[in-house]
Amino acid sequence: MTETTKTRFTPRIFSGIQPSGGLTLGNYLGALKRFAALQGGEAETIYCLVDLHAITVWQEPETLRLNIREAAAAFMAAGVDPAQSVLFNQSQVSAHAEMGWLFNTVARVGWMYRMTQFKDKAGKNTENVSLGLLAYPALMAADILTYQATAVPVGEDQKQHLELTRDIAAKFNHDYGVEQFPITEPLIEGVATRVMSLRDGSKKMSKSDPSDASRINLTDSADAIAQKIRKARTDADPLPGTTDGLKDRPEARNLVNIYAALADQTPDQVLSQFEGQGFGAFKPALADLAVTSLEPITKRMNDFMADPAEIDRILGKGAIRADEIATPILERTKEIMGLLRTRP
Ligand code: AQP
Repeated sequence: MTETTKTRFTPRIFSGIQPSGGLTLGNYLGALKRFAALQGGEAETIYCLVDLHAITVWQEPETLRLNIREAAAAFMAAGVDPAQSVLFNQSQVSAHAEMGWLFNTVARVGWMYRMTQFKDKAGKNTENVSLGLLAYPALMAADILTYQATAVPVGEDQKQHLELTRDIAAKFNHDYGVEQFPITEPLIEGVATRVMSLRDGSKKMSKSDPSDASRINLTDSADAIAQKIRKARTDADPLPGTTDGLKDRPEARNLVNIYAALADQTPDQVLSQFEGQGFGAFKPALADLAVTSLEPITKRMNDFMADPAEIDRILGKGAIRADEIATPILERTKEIMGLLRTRP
């Protein structure tokens, strides 16, 4: 963290997840588990369901509404406590969209075209995707900087967007000669910062992958989890004694990392336990561990989902609290930019 960021800004953690489908084991290990663990420290924690990001690709309105509630249930089931953290959905706090617009005028078009996620999602279709998909990282910068967040826990795939957030903050501060925004620190920690697809060790596990067998959903039954792990792509070699032996074995490395993250162990500790064993032995052990770890979460999610009105109340209350933090920062930003403020 830069010295100015450390001394000038209140420690504050922000992160979000798109409610663009059911959440996966990747979202849990790379994000949710970390979100819960960061509560109760010196930094205030603010967690958001980024529904404005989700609509950068088509979402069926009824499904989106359900996915927002289900994602909120997943956050809480994974240990995000609305009494300790601010929990809300992005579209209920208009400061995000407003700050996003201000940052559209700071960020450069070339920066956006360079984003790997845009290239992956747009593919060859760059002229026909929504303008929002291209501008996505400026809105993400707004999500973070509207709270002057000093740190953002994310998975490895979001590193490039975080760098862009830092570039936007630095350019704004430089252009206007102020220290309005911190240079936010990415917190990419643990062994599961990039959980890979169960079908292809070179692709990340993703909620929008067309193949359901590629991922473990937080709503999967014990049988489905066991079956997906049993069918996960692997090689025929036995497990090595240390992680050096996993270098050219992405699928094997992925399963070992998942085991380690679920067991709160290092991959080397896992390998010392399974050295010399094949996947015939390792996969059932991993399936048991995944089921034991995820079953209570799925059960708590279902309990929360049984009372959608309570979820709505929690998100509404969170949005009011988020708004209280965001609005003064947004107003000050507009003032700095010369946008006249005269409302009584
Ligand atoms: N496979 C993953 N391993 C580790 N972390 C992951 N995250 C996502 N996938 C993995 C982390 O989860 C947080 C929320 O991500 P997101 O839902 O906002 O968007 P995403 O990264 O694009 O995730 P998906 O599942 O791939 O969504 P879709 O398919 O809708 O694009 C982030 O912190 C991310 O790093």
